[in-house]
Amino acid sequence: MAGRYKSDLKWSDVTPKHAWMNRRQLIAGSGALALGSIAGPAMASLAAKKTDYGADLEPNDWDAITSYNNFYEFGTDKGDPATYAHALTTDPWTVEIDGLIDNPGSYGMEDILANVTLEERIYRLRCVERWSMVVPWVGFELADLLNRVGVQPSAKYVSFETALRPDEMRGVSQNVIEWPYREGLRLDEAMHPLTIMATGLYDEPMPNQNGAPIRLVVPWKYGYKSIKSVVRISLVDQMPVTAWNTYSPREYGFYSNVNPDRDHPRWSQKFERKVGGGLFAKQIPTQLFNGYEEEVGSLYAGMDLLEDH
Ligand SMILES: Nc1nc2c(c(=O)[nH]1)N[C@H]1C(S)=C(S)[C@@H](COP(=O)(O)O)O[C@H]1N2
Ligand SMILES: [Mo]
Repeated sequence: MAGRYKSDLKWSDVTPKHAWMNRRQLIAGSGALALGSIAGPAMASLAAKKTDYGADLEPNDWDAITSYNNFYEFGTDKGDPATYAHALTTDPWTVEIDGLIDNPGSYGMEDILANVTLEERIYRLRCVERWSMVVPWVGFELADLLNRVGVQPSAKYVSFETALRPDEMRGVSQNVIEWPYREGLRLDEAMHPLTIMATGLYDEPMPNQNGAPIRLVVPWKYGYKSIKSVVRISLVDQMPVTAWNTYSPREYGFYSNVNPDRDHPRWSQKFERKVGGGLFAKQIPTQLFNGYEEEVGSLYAGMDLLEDH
């Protein structure tokens, strides 16, 4: 359909998987069917660019990443998100971007995706509960989006909000934490090149249980900072209220940088177990900033990491 306009496309038509399929079909040179799904070079270029990030890491497999999840909006058991998150409508999807910026507004997923470079980044993910995974995310640098909307000099923090849809999220009828799920970063953390908004994994569109259609990934912080299914990003001048910090500030600090030297009040953070190794998987030592100290250590120069946790 050569004459198809961009506006006819749903954003899910331009996700990495589709681009990848188009590319493969192009290479295979297959016939009419392939031609029907090729919407031009602009689409093919949306395929996630491979990078060196995490080239030395062993990613968990698809099944582990998509069946062992925390997404309390769908229940608190690890299997609940995979069972119930399909109820979330992810297309169409808009992200409200507001606060101390030049171009506030409601940004559709197709618009967000059309203006960024998708990359594959293999990152470690360390949950505060002491399990970890390695995930091949597809995403783009949050800085790209923030630069586009024009951050004003008075902005000091970024706050994020997850969708709150009681009709689609069976878990929000329970007051485990205060809904909607909220998170926040200092502006320099949000602008750091390691901080991405992920829209897929393993070259597939983001599965609902992992935070479709768009979620934050901050690899040097405990997993709960990486907020899923984001509908709002606000640039603010005060440290934002966050769900877990509100729930228990002593246990869940605003920064929540992975730190083996600061124990959670109820357990040690010195070790972790990588998901997928079975019940008796050996413990592996947790690294300061989850192994990203070289990249992000300077953000916290002069800070007491035990106090300002
Ligand atoms: N909206 C929302 N985002 C969330 C959570 C949640 O319950 N709700 N759980 C967090 C926690 S505790 C972790 S460890 C990661 C897990 O991401 P994954 O399921 O993709 O591995 O998501 C984080 N983002
Ligand atoms: Mo977590």
